[in-house]
Amino acid sequence: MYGTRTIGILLVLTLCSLGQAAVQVDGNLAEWGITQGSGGHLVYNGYNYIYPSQPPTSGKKDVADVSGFGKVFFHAEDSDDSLGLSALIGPNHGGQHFDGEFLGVAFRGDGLWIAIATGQRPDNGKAEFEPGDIRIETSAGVFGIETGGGEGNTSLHVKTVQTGDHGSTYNLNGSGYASSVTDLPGRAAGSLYSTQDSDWIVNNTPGSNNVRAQVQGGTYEGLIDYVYSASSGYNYHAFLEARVPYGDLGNALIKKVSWAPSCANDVLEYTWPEGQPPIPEPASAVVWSILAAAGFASLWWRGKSRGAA
Ligand SMILES: [Ca+2]
Ligand SMILES: [Ca+2]
Ligand SMILES: [Ca+2]
Ligand SMILES: [Ca+2]
Repeated sequence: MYGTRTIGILLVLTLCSLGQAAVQVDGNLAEWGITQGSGGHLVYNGYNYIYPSQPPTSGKKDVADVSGFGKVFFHAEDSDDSLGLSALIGPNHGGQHFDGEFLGVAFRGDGLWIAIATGQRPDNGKAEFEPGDIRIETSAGVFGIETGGGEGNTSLHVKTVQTGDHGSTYNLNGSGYASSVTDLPGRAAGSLYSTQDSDWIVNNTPGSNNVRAQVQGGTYEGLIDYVYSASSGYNYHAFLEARVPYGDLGNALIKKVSWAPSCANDVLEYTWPEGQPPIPEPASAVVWSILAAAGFASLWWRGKSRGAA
């Protein structure tokens, strides 16, 4: 009887512990706290409307506790989804099609998790779909994740890019629009590269801040879990989600994560000045929770036995 009760308690506590970890790299950011409001704008946890930008400010950078992730470091700046190209949405101009709306970064036991919400949807059309790549600056150098994307098309309302699909490099005209797309069958979406500055294309459209938004060279480090999703349920938004094992980043301190459309009209970024260390593997956390549960069960049973005697 002792064994049955103890095992039952252990099972419940362990399942509760594992249940909190129900997060998934699938291009859906619901578990990050991102949902859609009635008007189509994004909603983030208790913050209701994702901090709209009030140029020249750049949204909100903060930390939130999110179940399954622990602390999520975020840069939220969802400008009005009705804003056209002439409206200022970021440091380098407009509009909603180029809006960087949310960047979330979490340090879980199974790796560095990154979530991005943006107005970069393929149905923006060829000229206005040009997603940049994800940039991770660490104490061991700068890494880039190829995001892919392919060519925009105004009838392309649903599209999923995932690990292994072709990468893309967007070739911009002098105004920052995509004039052509270079298909990269040998450089898959979800590829991680360690890089030098020379491996990045510097955005140099007029008035820009020379943001390095696309990675084109570097040393291949492997494939990571990655999804870019544009669905018909979201008229204004697309989502990128990635998980990078710390070992692939050399177990280095994470100093900055950033993303921008290739023209860098808007930039999402979060910086840890001293660097953020990787956290222990989840296995040890599970072991500790089982040990704690065993200790609790033992005390409970002893107390119950004494009370009955
Ligand atoms: Ca997800
Ligand atoms: Ca927006
Ligand atoms: Ca923005
Ligand atoms: Ca790319």
